Amino acid sequence: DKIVADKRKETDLRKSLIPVSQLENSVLFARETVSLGKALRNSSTGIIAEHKRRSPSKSEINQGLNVQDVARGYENAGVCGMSVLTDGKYFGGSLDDLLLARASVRLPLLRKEFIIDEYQILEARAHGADVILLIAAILSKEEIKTFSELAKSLDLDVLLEVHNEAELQKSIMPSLDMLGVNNRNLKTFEVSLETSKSLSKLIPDEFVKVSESGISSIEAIKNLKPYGYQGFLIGENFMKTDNPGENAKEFIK
Ligand code: IGP
Repeated sequence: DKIVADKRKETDLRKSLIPVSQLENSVLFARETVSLGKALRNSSTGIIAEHKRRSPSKSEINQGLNVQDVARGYENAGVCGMSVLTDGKYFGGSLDDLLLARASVRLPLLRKEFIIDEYQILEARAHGADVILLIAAILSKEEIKTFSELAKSLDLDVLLEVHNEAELQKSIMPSLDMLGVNNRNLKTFEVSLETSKSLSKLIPDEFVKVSESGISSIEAIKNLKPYGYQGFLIGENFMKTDNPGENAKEFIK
């Protein structure tokens, strides 16, 4: 689809301008990563808080905040990890956002991106990420395998995102750490927490289960926990206020 085609062009351009050797020689490439999977297993709250300025489904969410303030706010609130959107065209993010978040907090950081090329995984590592997202809907089984194995070799955790049973069945493999169920249908933008509930029983126990999108209350989290979810990825609900960290605190106490 369109997003993937745009991403392919963008990535080819970046590749031609910044060689892999430059990414590999960056200071952050040598940094020791922090595992989000482990943090979620050891947490009773499991909040992964997202930095998200806008989205195709909602357009404007919050353009006026500073990513470093948001990151510190989330860390002070006691979240388990932070997700940073790095897509510019559809979400208004950038790799600089990831870099600035890295400079501000010790939290495990997820590069939230449409990954379609190994180069983006090296970029993630070079900009301070601890985790990458792989989206089953846009990747073949072979790609999921190659990308997740590359990530593991770089000490990155892998969160694999699915939205239905077919995506889940093709994706289960040992090189993944976390299985994320996206409650938002990426084609229709419809959100239903039932997606997390119905797919949960198909996810093997060795993977940390993460429920993504459309979570706007503590009630919702309470409802999802009995289905085995240990991670809850929340963006808009935190970002729509002027103090996302304060909002996140409500979900942690
Ligand atoms: C956060 P929400 O509804 O809390 O803002 O959702 C996150 O799950 C969502 O941003 C997301 C996403 C994605 C964005 C999930 N998977 C893939 C871009 C690409």
